[in-house]
Amino acid sequence: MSDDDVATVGSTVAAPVRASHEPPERDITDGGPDMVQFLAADGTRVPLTEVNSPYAAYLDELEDEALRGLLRDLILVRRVDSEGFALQRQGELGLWPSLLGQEAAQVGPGRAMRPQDYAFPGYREHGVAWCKGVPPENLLGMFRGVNHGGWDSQANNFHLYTIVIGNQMLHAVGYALGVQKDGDVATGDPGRDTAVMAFTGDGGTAQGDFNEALVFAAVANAPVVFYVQNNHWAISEPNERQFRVPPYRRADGFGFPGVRVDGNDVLASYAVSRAALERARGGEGPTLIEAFTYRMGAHTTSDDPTKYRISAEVDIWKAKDPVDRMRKHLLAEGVVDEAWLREVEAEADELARRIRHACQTMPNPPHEEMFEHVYAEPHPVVAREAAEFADYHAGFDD
Ligand SMILES: Cc1ncc(C[n+]2csc(CCOP(=O)(O)OP(=O)(O)O)c2C)c(N)n1
Ligand SMILES: [Mg+2]
Repeated sequence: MSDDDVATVGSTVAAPVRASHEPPERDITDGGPDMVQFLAADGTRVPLTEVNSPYAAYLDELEDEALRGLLRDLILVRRVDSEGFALQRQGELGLWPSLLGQEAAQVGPGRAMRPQDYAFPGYREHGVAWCKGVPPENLLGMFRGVNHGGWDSQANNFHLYTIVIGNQMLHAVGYALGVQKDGDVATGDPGRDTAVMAFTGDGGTAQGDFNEALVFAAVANAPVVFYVQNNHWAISEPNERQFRVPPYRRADGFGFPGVRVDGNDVLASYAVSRAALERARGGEGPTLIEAFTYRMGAHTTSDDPTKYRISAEVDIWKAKDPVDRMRKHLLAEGVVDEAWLREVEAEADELARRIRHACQTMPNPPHEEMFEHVYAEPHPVVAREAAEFADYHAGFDD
């Protein structure tokens, strides 16, 4: 029997017959009927439906000031990102992973979290970092290679960036089990009840760590929200190489809810995150959110996406831009005007100047610093390596 024959066994689906190893055809620009959306691509509010109405109350709570705040976040985060990209191109950073196109997918959950909620990011979560109060300079320091992590994760409840794909999912569940053991769940005290939010990509869902984390979270009913930004690419690998069933539906098999949200709609990603975080804080257990979005730029500054994807795909997503969408919406609603937008643009210029200057004037760390903080206590192997390294450097004239 050939592969093609196998593909048709037990199926009533007619042509086209695809080999069994070939993924099914799909439309990567359409999130389908299950996707929670409040803002259409043109910035108009979509009507309430069975799918989005369970989340509508969270938006009713948002005053104009909060709506303006979301748009300000989107604009400033985009500017931090474009500055990071430019600094890398000018030789100031070793690498920059751009979040272009994913601003709403990050500002939504970032603003839905409370200060006590803990975030476990991958390496592209500059928008979540912004919302958690991590200074953008700290992100730049990490990508400039002048420190080992960039920030004190306890200062803002924003863990260090994790490059090992999907690993942070396990860290998040471990932390969430600790929160549970501390009794900081379902007390009814809004200043105490705590949720953990773990961020990864579509590629991350293929990792063992991701799936192990979901098992642990489910059986322990851990206060954790798994947030998958499906930006449709894992470097050059498309969704077809990661899964046959979209991430949000996988939650079913683990025994907790899964939701797909329009990740280019900041209102939807905020509202869906609010609901999931409240479930977690209230002791109702985990949720898996899939934010349906798109990586507009390259994977990182080391990548050239023209080698593996067609520009027509990018053009379709340009029309779904998350920042333009919210701008159009708030302009049409009279919540912002052109003068307000000019002020925020000026603020973005000032922010860009500030972080550029900070990046260019960051001191190089002393060599010995890289041996610090490897262990909490002194360790003889690390001490020996530090001494050898110091000796090696002492051998140079300058
Ligand atoms: C365990 C592991 N395997 C492979 C890599 C190399 N790698 C870096 S980014 C990446 C793709 C991740 O894609 P996705 O999870 O979709 O996140 P995105 O970059 O699209 O935000 C891979 C395979 C890695 N960093 N860690
Ligand atoms: Mg991806």
